[in-house]
Amino acid sequence: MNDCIFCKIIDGSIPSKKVYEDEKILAFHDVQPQAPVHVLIVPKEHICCADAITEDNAAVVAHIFTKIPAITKSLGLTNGYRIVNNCGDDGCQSVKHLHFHILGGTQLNGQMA
Ligand code: DGP
Repeated sequence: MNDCIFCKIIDGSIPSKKVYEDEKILAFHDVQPQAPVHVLIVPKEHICCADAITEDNAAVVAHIFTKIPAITKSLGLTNGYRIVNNCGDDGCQSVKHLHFHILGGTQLNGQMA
């Protein structure tokens, strides 16, 4: 049984505020926003984390990044934004389904960690 929260958001059994969807990816607002705009972009395929990206599944990651310019523009992020990926325990990844945070809507602080 798949108890992945993001798989359940993808299949609609957990509701979300969707921003963008196509056959490969979904973007939705983070339930615990850390910036005025905080959106998550996920592949529909369950990939646990950045550490599991391979030649075989990397196309969806490229697809996400090709969609980010239009998604961010649709969110009004015309003056820049930050893309964050947390990976594994030391990276404080809490949901084990690959996702990229899009943060913006204000001048973010300059710290990475
Ligand atoms: P990370 O710590 O990088 O694994 O980020 C996981 C993010 O997922 C965190 O910012 C909160 C968000 N999140 C967790 N559960 C849900 C949920 O059920 N719905 C939505 N929209 N976001 C969630």
